[in-house]
Amino acid sequence: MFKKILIANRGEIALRVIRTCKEMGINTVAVYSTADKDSLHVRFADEAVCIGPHPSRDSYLNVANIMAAAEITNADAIHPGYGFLAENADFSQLCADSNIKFIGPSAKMIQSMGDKITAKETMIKAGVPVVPGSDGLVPSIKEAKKLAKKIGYPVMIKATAGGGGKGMRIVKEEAELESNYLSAQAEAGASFGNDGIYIEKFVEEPRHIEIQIAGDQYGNACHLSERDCSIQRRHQKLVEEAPSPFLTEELRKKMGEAAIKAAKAINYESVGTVEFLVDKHRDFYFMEMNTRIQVEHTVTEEVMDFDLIKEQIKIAAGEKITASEYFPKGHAIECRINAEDPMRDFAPCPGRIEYLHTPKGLGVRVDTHVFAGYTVPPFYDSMIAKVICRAQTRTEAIAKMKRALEEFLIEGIKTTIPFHLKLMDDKRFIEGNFNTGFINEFDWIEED
Ligand code: MV4
Repeated sequence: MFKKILIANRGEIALRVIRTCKEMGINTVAVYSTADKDSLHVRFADEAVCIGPHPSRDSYLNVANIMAAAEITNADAIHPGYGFLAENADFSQLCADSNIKFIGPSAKMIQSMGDKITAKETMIKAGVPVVPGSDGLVPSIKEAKKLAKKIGYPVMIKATAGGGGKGMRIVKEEAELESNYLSAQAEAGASFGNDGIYIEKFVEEPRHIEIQIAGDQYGNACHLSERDCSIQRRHQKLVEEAPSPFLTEELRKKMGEAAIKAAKAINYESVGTVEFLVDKHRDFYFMEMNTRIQVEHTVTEEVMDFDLIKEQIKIAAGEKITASEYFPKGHAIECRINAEDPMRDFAPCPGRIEYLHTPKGLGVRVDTHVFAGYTVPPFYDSMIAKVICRAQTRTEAIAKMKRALEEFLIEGIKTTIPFHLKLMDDKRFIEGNFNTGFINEFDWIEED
């Protein structure tokens, strides 16, 4: 087992990793930007190294400084958390070349899932269902028109280097194809330095349901059931839950098996997530694979009663997976609390937290790095806490979440708590009758 892990991240996930390391008897090294010098991850780690000023590219993305911090502290592994360097293949490779274990997949695995066309081809070969579409890149508008006619409108134009909605366009009819092809291509080129485009049938009103998986260095892979992440706004998840209110036992089994096939197809090592689109007929299609621990891993931890960070560290240290022995129980819901003003189109709301009381009690978990007197810096992601409620049934989990959100007191900054409170009272949410378009239709601002 590792003796010392450097955590190349900040905020709640840095704290989350430090907690498990302590429980495993592993020493920890925090790295921090000058803006984060008073953060809890700095305080709770055994050692801390400043890696640069507040812009991410100068600190949390500054590979040279992070590697130097690992070397001077003699860390034998690096945990990347999520975001920042978590899915950077070059960084994974550099760790391997420097004899420091990257707690995550190899560069090759990250690359094979980072390029969406390669990922899709791998899934087709493995027998995982994908959305019908082009056979690889679509190099010209002429080709695109021919294909779209064959697939049938509406179609979706996607960037092979994409993800998270960038370089993505819905095309309803042929007259709209040329302009959308060109703008998607330009956006992809500017964002990713790769303007490769492909085409798929547009799946209408899909659910976003993802399967948590784990694979070890010996070719074993298992899944830890699903999370429903359909409640999103502009490709940012707001609420996640497990189990999905939409899945039948039969579909759960099929999607779980497909996710294991996906993991085994690339000999996946570490924990990861296979994302699917599920349409109204309950047909499901591979969308993307996330080769990192995700924000919402906590939902799975609660229904499985299982430490995913511990499993991830054990896998990296060469142990066999143990996750396959665990089964979901009850229901868990997570609300992401962001320092944003939901009344002003979710505008970021950094600033000093003057007063804080976090909810507590049976089945309530709050993962957060903030405290009374903490100043939320304007430079980073606006998520300041995750509230996860676990109960025997979905109805009880919703009731518990309402109670917990009412108990959550933050003064000094605006947060998304009022939004979540309204959502927990919404008829469609309570019925489990929603898809990825739900938030656009959800009229939550109170009229006087
Ligand atoms: C789709 C789709 C419909 N049809 N692909 C959004 C992000 C990127 N990872 C893929 N996305 C989508 N791909 C086809 N063929 C709809 C989306 C989509 C979406 C997916 C999951 C969650 C929220 C979403 C919001 C808008 C669009």
